[in-house]
Amino acid sequence: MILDIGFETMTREDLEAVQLRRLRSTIERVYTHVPFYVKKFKSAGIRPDDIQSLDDLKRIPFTEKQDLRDNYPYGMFAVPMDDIVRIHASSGTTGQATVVGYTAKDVNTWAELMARSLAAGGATRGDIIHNAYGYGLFTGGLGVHYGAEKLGACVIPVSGGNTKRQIIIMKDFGPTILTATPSYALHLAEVAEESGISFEDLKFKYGIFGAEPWSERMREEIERKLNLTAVDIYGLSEVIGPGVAIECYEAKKGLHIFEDHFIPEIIDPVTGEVLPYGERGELVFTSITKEAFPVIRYRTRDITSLNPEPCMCGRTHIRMNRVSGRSDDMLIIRGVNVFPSQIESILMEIEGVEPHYQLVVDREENLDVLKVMVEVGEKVFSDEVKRLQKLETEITENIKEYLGVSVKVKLVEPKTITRSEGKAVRVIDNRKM
Ligand code: DLL
Repeated sequence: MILDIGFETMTREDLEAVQLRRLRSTIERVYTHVPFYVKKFKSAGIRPDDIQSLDDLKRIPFTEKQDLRDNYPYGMFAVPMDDIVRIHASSGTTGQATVVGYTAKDVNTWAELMARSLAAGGATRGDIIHNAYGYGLFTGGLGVHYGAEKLGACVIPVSGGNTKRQIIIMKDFGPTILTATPSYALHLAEVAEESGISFEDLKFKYGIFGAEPWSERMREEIERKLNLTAVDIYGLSEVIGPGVAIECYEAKKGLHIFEDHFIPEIIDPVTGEVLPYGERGELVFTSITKEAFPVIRYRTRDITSLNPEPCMCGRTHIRMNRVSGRSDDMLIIRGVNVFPSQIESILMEIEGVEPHYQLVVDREENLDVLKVMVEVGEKVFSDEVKRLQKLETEITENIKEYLGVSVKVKLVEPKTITRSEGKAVRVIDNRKM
């Protein structure tokens, strides 16, 4: 369902007029209130009045995660602290946490965007949403929560963890929509099965999964195991949280970016050059409606491409393709670039392999060694050694053929790879130690 027909189906011309107006007011705001941007603009010789067209945005230098860290915690806020009503923060697993703030109006904008997102993903007023994204500093839990209430749906704020209890709630409360990371959704399926509960007997229709990369094959696996239609939702704390882009359940082919709030660009991650539609590169966002924490040309590090083709759902907003990984997640193994999601796609093609894996990278005698630990099903694991060896060879050969890199495959027993309650940890890189 399209919640905001006015904005979501606008002609390109009308949309660009709205974008330009909002962009100019955002530029004015940061130039007046954020010393970091004033310095940045001055060093590039740009004044707010110079931004006369959307194309002029390209003249402004990028903002990087490091800039947010340098201004930790509140240095990037464009309003006085008295006007901030909410703080969130990224986990900081790859360095110092980044802190983001919201005014009351921002919280409302975000709730509207999330209501639109949930509607695009199949939710309606009559639905009961089992929200298993973590509540807290992470934006997933509260983002979905406020959006669900704005939509008028009923939300169960179950958060992540306590998985056995979640299964009982799913059975007793009759939720119709599941929101979780894709890896946690699979874990829920596993624990339900152990508890003798089949998703066929539950009421789920749609699942809205994101916050981490997942492959098309993983979608098929989730849809089959959880007996629902799965859509991909994308967002990041620095830009607003979830609610930046989502797939429509009608097409399930790329995520519509809410372009009346965010302007996307794709750049070459090395040269910074803006790339044309269809080319893969790093996604960059400018927020054009936020008050407390606007971002101008923020480099997300996420790798994807943009697709301007019209969509069957009627939305005119551009679509981004599935995020294949982050540029800082990309492993360089003896000179070959490898994204964990590429390995995932190859693994999922092989029969007998479960969607639980972890990549361990080491350096042995000055050479990078990539070990792929992957679970196999109960049945396969009890098979004779010869069959297991054949499976190991098949995985090794397929990875070599598709990615051009030699790996060591280790098949492990069912349920031995740690399950996550939020974002899955797919890579352990011991070279960084
Ligand atoms: O993960 C916001 C979110 C919550 C999105 C719930 C969707 C659902 P952060 O914790 O700041 O925010 O992490 C943002 O997660 O830059 C991507 O690398 C990754 N990410 C988010 N959604 C997707 C997705 C939330 N659908 C970082 N596919 C982003 C791939 C995703 N990666």
